Amino acid sequence: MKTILVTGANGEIGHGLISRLAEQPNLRIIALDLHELEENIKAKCYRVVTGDILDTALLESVSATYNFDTIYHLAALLSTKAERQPVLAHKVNVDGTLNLLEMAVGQSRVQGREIKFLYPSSIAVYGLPDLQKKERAGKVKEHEWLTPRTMYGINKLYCEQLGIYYAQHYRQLDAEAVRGHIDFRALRFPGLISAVTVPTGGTSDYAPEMLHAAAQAKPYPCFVREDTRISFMVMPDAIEALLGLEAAPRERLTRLVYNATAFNPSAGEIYELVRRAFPKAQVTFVPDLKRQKIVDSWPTDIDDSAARADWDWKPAYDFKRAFEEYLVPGVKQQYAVTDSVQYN
Ligand code: AKB
Repeated sequence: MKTILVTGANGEIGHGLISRLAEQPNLRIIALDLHELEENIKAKCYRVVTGDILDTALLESVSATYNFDTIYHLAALLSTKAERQPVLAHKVNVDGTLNLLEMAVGQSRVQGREIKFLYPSSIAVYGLPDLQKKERAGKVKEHEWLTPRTMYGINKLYCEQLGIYYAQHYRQLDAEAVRGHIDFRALRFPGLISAVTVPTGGTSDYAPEMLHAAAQAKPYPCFVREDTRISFMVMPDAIEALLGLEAAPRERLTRLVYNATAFNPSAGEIYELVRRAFPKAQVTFVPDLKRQKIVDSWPTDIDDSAARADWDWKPAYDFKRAFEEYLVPGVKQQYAVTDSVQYN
């Protein structure tokens, strides 16, 4: 029996991950979130803890109760929300991660073995200075353009480094070898699109928002230009990527932080596929210049060749397949769209 801790369980990735983990036998999921979990997700968990990752007494009590094999630390404030509340974002994204890393070290000491720590990072760690350089940069590798211009991107980049520190150099000056080891693995996600949930507080949210609005026959003013291009991935692939990285044999990994992506359409190309599925979709492009600047600083594409080589990462969904086989059928079912009534 494996015991898994998922923080940020109520978020988009949390929902997808818990549903997928719950399909596996011999696994107990302990879910932690600031907010009460939705009933259908709750039912898939062995225990649900409602509380704050900044509450160290709560973390100590959870840690004293369970022996974790793997921690998926998903809780975070996304980029738009983090710009509006930078101090809170720093607390949650950085101090929260530090608390979880400390918890993992403590668990490792008590259990006498390595604890896996999976950390979703983001394309927000990159920062391209202008559109010309973004265009010229093409597919960005893990070590390039690490000059983020958002609080969220800075938090993610720093926490990747914190994780590496805990995995490789933790208390390096101690006279006696330190007990407690973390097997830290981070995955830099592109924008994510789910057929089931709509994200809150992100800046890549225009893609899922456009689709979900169209499925509900709601007008959508898109907050970026039509030619805006960044990488995306659908939620089932994001979950498979996390599980794939978790399962990869340590000796095959050449890095602790990996890019992973699937496709990189422009906002206009996303609109094309949305309109094909929902011909009456009312999308207008009304760029919010400040949010636009953030998306313009993220690369048009990222190079995930290391993930492909080291742990056989390969998305199941390309752009067309994502819409035809996952997103459109998913949102139609979710909003009970009957083509003949609303969209023919
Ligand atoms: C956001 O928009 O903040 C996130 C991200 C790109 O990590 N979706």
